[in-house]
Parts: sequence; C-alpha cells; structure tokens
Amino acid sequence: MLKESEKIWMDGKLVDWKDARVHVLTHTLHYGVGVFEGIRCYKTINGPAIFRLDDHVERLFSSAHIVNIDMPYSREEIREAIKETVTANRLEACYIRPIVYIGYGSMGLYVEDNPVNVAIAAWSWGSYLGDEGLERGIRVKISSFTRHHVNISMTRAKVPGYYVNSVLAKKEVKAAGYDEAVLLDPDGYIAEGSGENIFIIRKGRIKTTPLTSILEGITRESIIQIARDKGISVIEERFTRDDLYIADEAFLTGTAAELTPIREVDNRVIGSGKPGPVTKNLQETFFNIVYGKDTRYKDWLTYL
Ligand code: PPE
Repeated sequence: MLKESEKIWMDGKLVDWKDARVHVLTHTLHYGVGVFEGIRCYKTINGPAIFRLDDHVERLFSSAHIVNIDMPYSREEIREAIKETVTANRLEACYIRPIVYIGYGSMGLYVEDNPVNVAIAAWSWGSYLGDEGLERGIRVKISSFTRHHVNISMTRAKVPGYYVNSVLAKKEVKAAGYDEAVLLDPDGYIAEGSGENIFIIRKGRIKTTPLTSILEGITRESIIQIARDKGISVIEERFTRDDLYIADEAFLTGTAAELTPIREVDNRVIGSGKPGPVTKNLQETFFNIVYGKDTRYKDWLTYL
C-alpha cells in the first residue's frame, strides 16, 4: 500500500486525500490519453528541495502539446501548485505525481468539450527497486514485449496509455523471478526498462540508447551531463542485447529508480556481478547532488 499523505491538489484546490476522486466515466480512464510526470523531492542538507522541477514541468507541457491537450494552467501555476502540494503535506522527501486528464463529459474517441483536469499528489516513496538493489544491483530480464514503435506511440510524451506495455513487461519478468524488465525496440535493439532508461559501460566508455522509442528521461540527461563533466565519454547510440551481456557495467536511471546498478541480465552476470567503479562513482555524485552536498549542480534543486 502506498503511504497516504494529507492533501491532493485538484484543479486549483487542496482536497483531503480520501476525497480526491474522479467519475468512472472520466475519459482518460477509458482511452488512456492524458499526460503525467514523476518528480522527486529530496530531504537535502538545507531542507526539502525538488529535483529539476522546471524540466519536469516543461516535459509535462511538451507531453500535452504532443497529444494535443490544451493545458488549463500556465507553467508557473503548475510549478507553484507542485510546491504547494509538497508543503501542504509537510513532506520533506517525497515522490510527486502531477497528472493531466480528460475529464467527465462525453464518451467516445472524439470529444470536444470534456474538461481538462489536473491533479497533483505527493507521498513518501522509498527506493523503487529496493535499497539492496540500489546498493548491490538488480537482476533484469529482456521482456518478450517490444517497446513502442515511434509511429504507434510518440514516446517523447509521458502518456498513461503507453504504460500498458510497461506494466505487462514488468509483470512478465517479476513472475519469472527478476527485478526489472528491459524492452527491445521494434528493430530489436535495447530500448529501456519498464520505467527507466538504460546505460552500459565498456572499456571506460558509456553508451545509452538514443532518443527514439524511449522516454527522454530527466535522470538520463542528468547522468550524461555528470559523466561528461567528469571527462567520461558518453555516446547515444543503439546497442544490442549481446552488447548488454558483455558490458563491464550497466545501470538504469529514472526519477523513481534513481541510479540502480544492474548485476545480471538474462542469467548472465554483468562484469564482476557487483556495481562497477564508474557506476558507483556516478551514483555517488548523483546522490550528493540531490541531497544538496554537491553545489556544482545547485540549479537542479528548487528549495521549498
Ligand atoms: N523511461 C520510462 C518508460 C519511464 O517511465 C521513466 C520514468 C524513465 C524512462 C525515466 O525518466 P525520468 O524519470 O525523467 O528520469 N518512470 C517513472 C515511473 C515510475 C512509476 O512506476 O510510476 C518515474 O521514474 O517516475
């Protein structure tokens, strides 16, 4: 069960957690078109701070633009609403979920006048793939489900309906005893995890999937920048499943998953079977940044 907090922001008002309800004929519930975000607020050494708030708000607006939803609020209003939600719940560290959905009105695929509703929830959420996973690495399996084709789903947008694919992939590999699923793109190259981007390291060089069938992850972008600032080469290039098998190191990135090392893929041990030196170094820097200890990237934190 998720850890309930007190209030949820709904269309401009903070309502009690238990009253944050929608009608069963909410359009998005039936057809999956909406947009959402996942953001983390960290308990830094200087108090709570939201990681890359502006970038998440920007992606929310880009997602809405892609799927042709007219945002009923400005970027500034959404940013303020996110901060208000965290503050109202007196949360020092939390996961924040803004969602924009087509509300109740007409049914059928083509609707013109249904309202566009916005809700923002925040709750305390620990490590996504387990504390042990963060520390020792996880076991992943290549899913039998393919990631979206670029002209089936426009994956630059974060749309609820797209996640059917992720949920099926995750369920499949969890049932087989693995921690996370990695999906291949329609051409058979590695795409991403069910809710994370993926990186491999070989001979000191980092490779990550280019922005085709994947979500343009904000953690991915942060890690690319951190690595390049350390003088490590990062290339965005397609790679194959066997490239992943023979990687010296591999890891996943995401707001929820943060930077989670991969220790095994399809029962093949990656590198030494433990998080490697580059992965550990990047993970340590990432955590120093989000906890406000590394001030080189202080622009990424919005203090409350
Ligand atoms: N790919 C997918 C498919 C994805 O869902 C996410 C985020 C990412 C990559 C990484 O993006 P970013 O968070 O900007 O670095 N997945 C969210 C969903 C988690 C959930 O279970 O819900 C997240 O991490 O918030």
